[in-house]
Amino acid sequence: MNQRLSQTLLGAAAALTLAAGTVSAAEWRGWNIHVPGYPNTIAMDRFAELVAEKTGGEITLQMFHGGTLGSQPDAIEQVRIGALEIGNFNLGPIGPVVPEANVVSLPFIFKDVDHMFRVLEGEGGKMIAAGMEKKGLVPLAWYDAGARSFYNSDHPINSPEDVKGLKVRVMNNDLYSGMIQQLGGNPSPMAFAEVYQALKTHVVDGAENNWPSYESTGHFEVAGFYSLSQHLIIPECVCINADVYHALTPEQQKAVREAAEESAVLQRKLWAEREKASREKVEAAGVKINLISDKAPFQAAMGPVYEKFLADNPDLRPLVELIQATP
Ligand code: BDP
Repeated sequence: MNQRLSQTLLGAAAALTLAAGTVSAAEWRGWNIHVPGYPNTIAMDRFAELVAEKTGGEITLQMFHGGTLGSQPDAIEQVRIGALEIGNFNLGPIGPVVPEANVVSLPFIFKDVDHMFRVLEGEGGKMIAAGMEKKGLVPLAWYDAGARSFYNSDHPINSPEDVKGLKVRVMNNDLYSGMIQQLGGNPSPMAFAEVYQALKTHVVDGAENNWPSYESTGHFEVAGFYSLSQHLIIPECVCINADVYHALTPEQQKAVREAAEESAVLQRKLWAEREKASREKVEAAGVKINLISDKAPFQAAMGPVYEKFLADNPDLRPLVELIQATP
């Protein structure tokens, strides 16, 4: 073979390899807000490994943890428009974009975490997923985020009167602002990353979150009263951009879903362990924890929040009632 011909052939082979590479190998980027060692962080890394394994390397996912790619509301937008492929989102900040998903942010709607998963695994979960998909997000699996309770730097909360006058950080969602207002407090919507400093400098008096986030953020160091209101039980998703998902082959869709589901099994196991460990850690650090013996006054105060939500979203009444009727 003369030199020119062999060079041409080599060039053609290289071009083919390159073309094959670009056609079949997708490189995705994923967003997660949590720190190393957090259950979601470990589970999302496992998800990335499983995606590569189960697609035989056709798809790889690079995870960006600690919110380095932006705040949660921004990241939700990025996944919706396809600037990012994957996100591990809390349904709280998805609510303002997806009315069906906002139902989970009605305070006290779930009896406990098991009730939440029963709803998600049934008709309710299908309705929420369909609403999300219409807005460009496909939930592949659900993660546990426990129950959220109030904490502040001033005093234990036992009744709604104890919330009166407190400035409380909430996630960006009008339902949470309404919830704090109904309890007589002043809501302060703020990005997760800003809360530690805001608590420390008394820009806010308190916030609300589950044990692992209260602990992993260090909020317990600057807001040492944790009161077990358990007013919100919000699921989290492994979410994918809808167009990206629908462009996959059926085999790839199956692989990606299985990877997410397997990561969720791991996440829920790690979650149970971390809830316990986080509680022990903050208790040892001197946090004053109190049970709330009577939650009824908190629940009763949420009447107007429900009424406004149903007046604004009359078509969601069946979903709310379905959740309330789910044993
Ligand atoms: C944590 C959630 C995270 C939220 C955070 C918050 O896992 O997605 O961003 O709460 O309060 O529990 O902003």
